[in-house]
Amino acid sequence: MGAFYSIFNGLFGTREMRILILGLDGAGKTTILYRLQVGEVVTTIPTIGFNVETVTYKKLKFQVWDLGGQTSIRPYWRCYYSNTDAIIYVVDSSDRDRMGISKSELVAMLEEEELKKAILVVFANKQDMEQAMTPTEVANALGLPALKDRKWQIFKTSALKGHGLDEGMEWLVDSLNNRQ
Ligand code: G3D
Ligand code: MG
Repeated sequence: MGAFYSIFNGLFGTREMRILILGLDGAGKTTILYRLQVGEVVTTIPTIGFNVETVTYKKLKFQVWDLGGQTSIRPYWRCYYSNTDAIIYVVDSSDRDRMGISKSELVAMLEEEELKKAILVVFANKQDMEQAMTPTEVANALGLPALKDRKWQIFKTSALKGHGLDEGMEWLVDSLNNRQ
């Protein structure tokens, strides 16, 4: 690896950048976080049933938690939204049964006022699996083409094999740099 150091070193700016990595449990978020290998993963548990994993690299902060499940803990997430620059939304492309839930969770997140300006990168993960939906199918299932006022892109990835992550991260860093 080591590729991500050079990708993230190309990120300009002096203020802290915050990136959320979100998706249903089992999508591959934690695997992706460890794949980045840019720092130590720190897990904190602010409240019951809600783990937040954080990796900090220079002024770049990644935070991860699982969506879906209890809606009662949703208000606690707000503490982590503010100043979010980008969302990496991770989908298990082979989990056709939960694609609808994944869509409604994504839609709910994107409605949050503090996430209005966040750039969206979708990782159509687990492409190594035979039954995986294609990125186009995933994009349509999530309703991405209908998104208004949102810069987004989808990438096919296999976090297990380490495929596609560099491309996605390069696009993200370019988009952050080119942003107003
Ligand atoms: P989460 O953090 O989003 O909940 P994890 O998901 O990163 O914990 O991954 C859940 C399981 O999916 C793990 O398997 C992990 O190895 C696997 N996984 C993650 N990415 C991929 C991928 O691209 N392809 C395949 N085939 N599997 C993947 P275990 O067995 O440890 O539960
Ligand atoms: Mg996890």
